Amino acid sequence: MKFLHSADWHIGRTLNGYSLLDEQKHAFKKMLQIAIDQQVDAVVIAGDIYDRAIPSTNAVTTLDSMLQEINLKHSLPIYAISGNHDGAKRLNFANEWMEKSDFHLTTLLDEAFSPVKTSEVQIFMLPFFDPMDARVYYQEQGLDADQVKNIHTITDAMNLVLPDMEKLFDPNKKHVLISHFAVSPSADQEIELTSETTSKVGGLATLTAQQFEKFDYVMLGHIHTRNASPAENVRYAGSPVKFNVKEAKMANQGKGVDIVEVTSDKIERTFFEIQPKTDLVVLEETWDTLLDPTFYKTQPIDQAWFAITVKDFDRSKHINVRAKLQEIYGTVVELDYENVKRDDSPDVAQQNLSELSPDNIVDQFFKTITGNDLTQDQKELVDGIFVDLRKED
Ligand SMILES: [Mn+2]
Repeated sequence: MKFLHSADWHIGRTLNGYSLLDEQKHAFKKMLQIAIDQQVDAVVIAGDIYDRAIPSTNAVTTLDSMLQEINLKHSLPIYAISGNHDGAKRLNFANEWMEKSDFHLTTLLDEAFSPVKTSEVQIFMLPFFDPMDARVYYQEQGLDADQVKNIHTITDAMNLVLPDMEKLFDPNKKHVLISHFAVSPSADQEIELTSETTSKVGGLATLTAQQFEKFDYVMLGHIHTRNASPAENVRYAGSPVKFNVKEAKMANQGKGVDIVEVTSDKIERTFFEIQPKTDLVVLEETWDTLLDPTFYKTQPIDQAWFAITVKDFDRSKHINVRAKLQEIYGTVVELDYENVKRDDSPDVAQQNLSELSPDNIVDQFFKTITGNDLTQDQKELVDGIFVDLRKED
């Protein structure tokens, strides 16, 4: 059986207020073409399908048409799970209908114990969940109350969940798992996360590749860098699109998807790179270099998005920095400074912070550092973050 392993689509994601939807549509087209050319039997989406639990209507319609293209137009089965960015319960909709069309969507822990069987493979789908979900599940299963109480970390939970899956193994088939967690090569080896949402990596809170060794192959989502794959058969596909500067800096390893062929006697994996339509280029240079035509003429100006760090910057000497850079480079999605020589602009700290609203503080801080006001998009982004934070309280 041949899979296309993708993950972390994050449909609806923005980069500093810039929509990535066009880039995501472009990557999707390439991905679909790879699936068709390679004649895969299934497309896997290993979590973080959407960027947020309540996606924008634009994100919903975009994803809807993507899934239709795969599953209805090209009759390719889909195996998808929810990630930590998705709203598991909200995504848990219409799956019984969808299964009739070979679209398997698993979003809740209690659905993870019904593997899909094909002629050669048993496919287990384990969506992102937290230790509390495992407590609830095992309480419902009638597990001893003390044992339930002892589920503190995701490792504790997984030490129950994985053996329960293994009990369902059909010895005549290969066992493939689709999941969405941070998994490191071993307990003492930490992985560098580019996924921004996990706070604890390393130590006790981290899952290790060893825990998954009974599976023949594990297709993971969560970490956006495929080089973070913890073992030969425990793999991250990475995100199909560069989502931020950190990921752009690791671009040498490429974004794309894996084609994984699992048969009774072998497992083969091939990586297919997806070239961006509009690349995200990171520049870290001095102001003089950035404005030097011999430098910028070597750059893909007006064809890429730029994330620029101005080194050794003397703020008092320059105004309209962003505007000047945009005039030369086109879209500057991120502007940063290193070793800033500060002028005497008013210090937010001198004001009575308690009198300012949180978004006001951000606004003033931004102005102090960059000399620019927040754009409307940026203001909305900041507002959104504070709204989300209040919800989490
Ligand atoms: Mn993700």
